[in-house]
Amino acid sequence: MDIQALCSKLGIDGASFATGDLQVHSPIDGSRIASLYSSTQAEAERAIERAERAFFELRNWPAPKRGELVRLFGQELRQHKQALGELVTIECGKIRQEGLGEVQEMIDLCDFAVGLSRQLYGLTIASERPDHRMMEQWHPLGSVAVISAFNFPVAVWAWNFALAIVCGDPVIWKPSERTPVTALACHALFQRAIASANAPEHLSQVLIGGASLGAQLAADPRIALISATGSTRMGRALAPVVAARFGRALLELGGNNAMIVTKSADLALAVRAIVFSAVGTAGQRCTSLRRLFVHDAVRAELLSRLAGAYASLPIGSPLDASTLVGPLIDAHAFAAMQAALRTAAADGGTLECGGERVLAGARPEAFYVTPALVSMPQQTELVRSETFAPILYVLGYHELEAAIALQNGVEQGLSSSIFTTDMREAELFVSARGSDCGIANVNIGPSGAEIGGAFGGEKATGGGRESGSDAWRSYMRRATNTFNYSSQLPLAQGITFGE
Ligand code: UN1
Repeated sequence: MDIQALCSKLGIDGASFATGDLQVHSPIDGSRIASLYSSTQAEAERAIERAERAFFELRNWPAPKRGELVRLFGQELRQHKQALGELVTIECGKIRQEGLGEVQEMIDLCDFAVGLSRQLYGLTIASERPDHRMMEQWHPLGSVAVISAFNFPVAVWAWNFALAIVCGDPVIWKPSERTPVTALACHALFQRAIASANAPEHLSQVLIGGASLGAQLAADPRIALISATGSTRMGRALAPVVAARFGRALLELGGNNAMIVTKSADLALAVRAIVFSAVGTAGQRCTSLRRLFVHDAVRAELLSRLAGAYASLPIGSPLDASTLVGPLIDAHAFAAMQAALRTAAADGGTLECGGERVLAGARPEAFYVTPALVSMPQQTELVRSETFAPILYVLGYHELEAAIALQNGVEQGLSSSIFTTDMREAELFVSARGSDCGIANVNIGPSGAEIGGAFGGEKATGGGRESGSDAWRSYMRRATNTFNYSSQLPLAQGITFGE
């Protein structure tokens, strides 16, 4: 792990990260990879002022010109994909394929945003009054603050960033305190795009810090939109502060994603999807599969196939090409996983396999685990809560409607899926009577969404939508304009007033 070499490839001075108060450790072996300075309240204040000035410039740039800036950023990402992907792996512990996948997700979003920069359409609306015309325009909103989580240290920021820039909004980024180096690298790559496009300064700024910094951004009325990814607890603290000043919040909070496997399912396909969704990123995605509802007729068969697949999972350094399961982010994540497994046992659950710490001798400061498969007699409070670790709870069901009710019977509403070859079952699942989640998939696991769709979920997941489709609207304000080209002043609703 040569952090200095990677940093210099990415245009940041790794040697300068030596004396700060914030220690950054790699989950791969627990070694310290950087010491950075946390931003002070006064620095955050200055960043907000600079973003406001940048906004006044950027809003005058035509949207396609803003798109050109994002196109240049996408080129930088293409050129630096390997180095940035590796840094993601070192800082957050996801395997190489997934680190590269994250950078690809950023590139895809840049491409999407470039096209969008020529398609920020408003409607033309038929007026009820003669010789009147109504239309709407979408204008830049203002400064955007992005609060991102360790598990997708760069892609989720890019979803917000690329859209915000084409929409005309500067971005202040508070990355997770566990993954600030990748944030600084992305910022440096964007600065290159700024230089080539001769764009205004301070369209991107990075602030390093924890909850108090997040609270400062949430409370400041100059931040038009806060887009925050993290726990439901974090969202509960943040949202009322933003709402109290009538700011806009876009929240992507906890998930407790489920899959229903019906008796008509293609089990071989289901097994592959389950393993990817439940153990990929060591179970640390918001979209990770946590609850599996299996029809009683195929439950024993599926469990035995899953146990076989789990037994052969290569666990180890995410830098090794053959590894599929890397480390948990830290000791707290490991402790939370152990606590959940104890509660599961006390609730009558049966540990089918996994749940053990491995490689502790060779890497005492890192937390590698065998992913756990736990049969549960019912959907307990534990099953209804999100533990950010590779634990998959398995429950049986008999009637599909009952399985759907169980699936929806949690406070979160991010992602969901069904495996079935029966069209009636598939259609029911995606109907209004089916999954209540923001994402409902058929014969695909709940994780690994493409950027083209709107990403986000309902209920305690926070209701926000990011990435594709019309998610861009959150980053703009809509103005409705009515034009009168007659020589009369007819009032709407046929009202007469003093005539
Ligand atoms: C997250 O875990 O916060 O759908 C985002 C997925 C990824 C994004 C996950 N494309 O699994």
